[in-house]
Amino acid sequence: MKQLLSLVLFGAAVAAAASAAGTDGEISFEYHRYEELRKALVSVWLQCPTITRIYTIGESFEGRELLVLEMSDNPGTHEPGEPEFKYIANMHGNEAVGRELLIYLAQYLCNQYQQGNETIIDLVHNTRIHLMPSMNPDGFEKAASQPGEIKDWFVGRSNAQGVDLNRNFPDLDRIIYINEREGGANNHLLQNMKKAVDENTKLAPETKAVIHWIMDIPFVLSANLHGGDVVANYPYDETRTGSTHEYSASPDDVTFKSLARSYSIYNPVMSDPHRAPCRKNDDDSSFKEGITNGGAWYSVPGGMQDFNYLSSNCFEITLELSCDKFPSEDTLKVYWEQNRNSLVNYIEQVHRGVKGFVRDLQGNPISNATISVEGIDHDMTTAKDGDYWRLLAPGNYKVAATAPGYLTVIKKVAVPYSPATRVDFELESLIERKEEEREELMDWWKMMSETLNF
Ligand code: GEM
Ligand code: ZN
Repeated sequence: MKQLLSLVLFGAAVAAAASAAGTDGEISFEYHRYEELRKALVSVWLQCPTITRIYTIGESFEGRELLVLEMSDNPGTHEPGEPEFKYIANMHGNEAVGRELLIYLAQYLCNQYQQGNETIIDLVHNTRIHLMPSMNPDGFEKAASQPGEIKDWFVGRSNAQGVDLNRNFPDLDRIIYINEREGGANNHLLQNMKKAVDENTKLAPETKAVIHWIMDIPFVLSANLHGGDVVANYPYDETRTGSTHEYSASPDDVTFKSLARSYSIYNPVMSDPHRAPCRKNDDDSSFKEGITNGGAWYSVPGGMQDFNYLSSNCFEITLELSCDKFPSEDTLKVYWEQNRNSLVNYIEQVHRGVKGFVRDLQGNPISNATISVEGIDHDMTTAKDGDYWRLLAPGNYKVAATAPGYLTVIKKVAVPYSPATRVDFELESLIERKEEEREELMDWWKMMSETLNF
C-alpha cells in the first residue's frame, strides 16, 4: 500500500513539475520544503532526463526519503575508471543554505549542459556526481516550521530522535590513533562490519543509510555542507589527544589543504583575509586562507567527515557556508553567487592524483587490491572493476599495488596539479611465479644434463 502511495505521490510530483518545469530551468531562490525539494529535483530530471536520475538511499526517522540527484552521462551505472563524487547537505536540519545550494547546483548544471558549456559537459561526461540536498529532512521541517524569520540556533539541528548526526558515526579516529601507535590497518577500518552497522541501535536511520551508501559506491571525493560559520574544514575533526583544540593532521594533510583551498579561493567571503569572525567572541584563529583543520578549530568525535576517510577511499571536507544557519530567503541568491564557482571547482578536484586499473597478467580485474604511496600512511583499495583513484597533491611519488597471492609492483609517478596521471598495474600471481621458476629450473637441469652427458 505504502509503495502504491509513494508511486502516486511521485507521479503527482512528476506531473506538477512537468507543468512547472521552465523551458530555461530558472533557479527559484527560495526555501524548498520537503515536497518542494522533490518537485525541484523532478523538474531538473524532466529537463535533463539523459544525464540525471533521482534515487533514494533510505528514509529518515519520520519516513521522509533521503533523496539524491545523480548527474552523469550514464546515470545509474558506475563506469569503470570514472570517479564518483558526492555533495551532502543539511545533516543539521537547521543549517539550510547548503540544502538550497545543492538544489540550485542541480538546476545550474542541467542548464549549463544544455547551453553547451564545455567545462560542465566534460565534468558530467567524466564524473558521476551525486547531490543529496538533505540528510536530515525531519530536522529541516522542524526548523522551517518555526514562525517568523529568526530561527532558533538549535531547533532542527538533530534528527527527529534528538540525535546529532555529526556525532553519530562510528568513532574510527580513536581506532586509527591506536593503530598509529601500536600498528594496525591504516584504512577501511569498518571492513566487513556492515552487519554490525545494521544491528547497532545507537545509529540513527539517516546515519545507517549514509554508511551503506559510502560502502556501496566507490566515492573518491565528497563535501559535507553546514552552516554557522564560513570556512572549509578538513580532517581530522577529532583531536589525537582528546583536547578541545589541537591540530590533528591526517596522513593526507597536504592534499586535504589543497582540496579545502580549491573551495575557499573561489568564495570571496570565505577567502577574505580581513573577514571578521561570525560572532564577536568566536575563536577562528585556526582559519587561514579560508581553511582550517577540524581538530585545530574544535574537536568533533563521531563526525561524518573523518568516517569517510577512515572507512572508505573517500576524501571528505566540511564546508561552513554562512554565519547565519537559517538566513532570510532574500539572501539565498547572494549565497549562490558566493558559492557557485567553488561548488563547480571542487567537483573538478576529483580528477587529480593518480588513477588506473589493477589487473592480473591475463587482464582480469583485481578488486580490493591495495594501493600504497611511499611516505603516506593511508592506503586505498581498488573497486569491483579493479579501478582506483588516489588523490595526491603535485609531486613525485612511488606508488605500489599489491594483493594477497600476487607479487607487489612499484612504479614511480610524477603527479601534476591535474588531471590525474593514469597508472595501470599488472600483477603476477605467486603461483605463476612458482610455475615459471619450476620451468626455469627444469630447463637449467635439462641444459646441464645435455652438457655433461648425464
Ligand atoms: C561542526 S561540523 C564542522 C566543524 N568541525 C570541527 N572539527 N570543528 C559540528 O558538527 O559541530 C559545526 C557545524 O555543526 O556546522
Ligand atoms: Zn552543522
